Amino acid sequence: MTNRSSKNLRLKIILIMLTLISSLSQANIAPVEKHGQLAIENGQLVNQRHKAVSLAGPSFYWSNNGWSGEELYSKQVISNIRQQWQPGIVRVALGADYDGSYLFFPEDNLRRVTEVIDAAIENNLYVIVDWHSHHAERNIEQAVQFFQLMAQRYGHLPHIIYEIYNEPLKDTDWHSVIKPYAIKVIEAIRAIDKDNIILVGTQSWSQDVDISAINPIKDVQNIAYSLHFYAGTHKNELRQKAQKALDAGLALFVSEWGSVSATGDGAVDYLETEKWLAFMKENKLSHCSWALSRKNEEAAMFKTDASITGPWPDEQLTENGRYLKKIISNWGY
Ligand code: IDC
Repeated sequence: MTNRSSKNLRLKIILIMLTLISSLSQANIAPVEKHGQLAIENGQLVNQRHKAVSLAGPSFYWSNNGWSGEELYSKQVISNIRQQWQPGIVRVALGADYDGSYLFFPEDNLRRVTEVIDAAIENNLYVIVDWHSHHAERNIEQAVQFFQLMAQRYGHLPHIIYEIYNEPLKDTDWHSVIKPYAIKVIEAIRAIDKDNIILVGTQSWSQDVDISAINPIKDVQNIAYSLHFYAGTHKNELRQKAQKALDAGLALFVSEWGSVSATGDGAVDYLETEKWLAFMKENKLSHCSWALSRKNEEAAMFKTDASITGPWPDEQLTENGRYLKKIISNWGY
């Protein structure tokens, strides 16, 4: 071999190695490193290069004192979930107003959610901070203050997504109650954080997105509307409602869904979940599944005696947990 051709060969080998290393590190690149600042453009969640993004991840359970999810609100849980499940996003559910919640134990609940949000940021995951309430309009001032605090703390970062009202009830009117509530909280957030995504809950446990579509919030950028479903209960009829809203140009975000029934119990509905997954893929929707908890109910992802920190071998996951882990880790971001 001549000197020149052996030099060429060496160059080629170096090039191949460099490509390999870069594709390997691409595979490990964290969600926020990859996508940066999110936005809503023409009803679609997009990344900093204006390309459509679809994120998947788990939702934490109610943060309330003495319920079944508080012990999982920790740094270790986030780093183990990141390692084992490769989510694009996680959702923290600040129990707002029931017993054991933020209104009664502000320090405990705040400590839990900030530990998890901080850890999500360290791991470069997107993180939703959700005011987990069914009656948020009863405590507007407290919600405003809480989101001001979140915006001051995290609003300068691309990681944070505000979910201002988990699920208004069936009789809570969009036009006269939910929308005015949302406008107040959005104004407070936007005074501090000009651009991060804000998710707005919709009437009937965040299902009536078609009603929001006929009377959406105007003149605010980067707003999406929550669509929640539980595959054991909600089927084609709800997908049709969602399709109507999408056709009207509304941005939807599935900030919570379950593979079981809406009570949190019942068998995993594989057939209907697969239909929902196809719907979310096709429409490039982002989604978080319920729930990271060890409660004795089918919606819980962990068995009651699973480790509180992880890592979790599959034997420590429930049937639902194993299924959701597979869905999330195969979703990509
Ligand atoms: C459920 C929990 C359950 C708890 C109940 C309290 O799984 O352990 O006792 O809340 O209200 C939702 C809600 C979510 C529910 C979940 C399942 O956002 O808080 O969690 N669900 O019922 N919407 C539809 C279903």
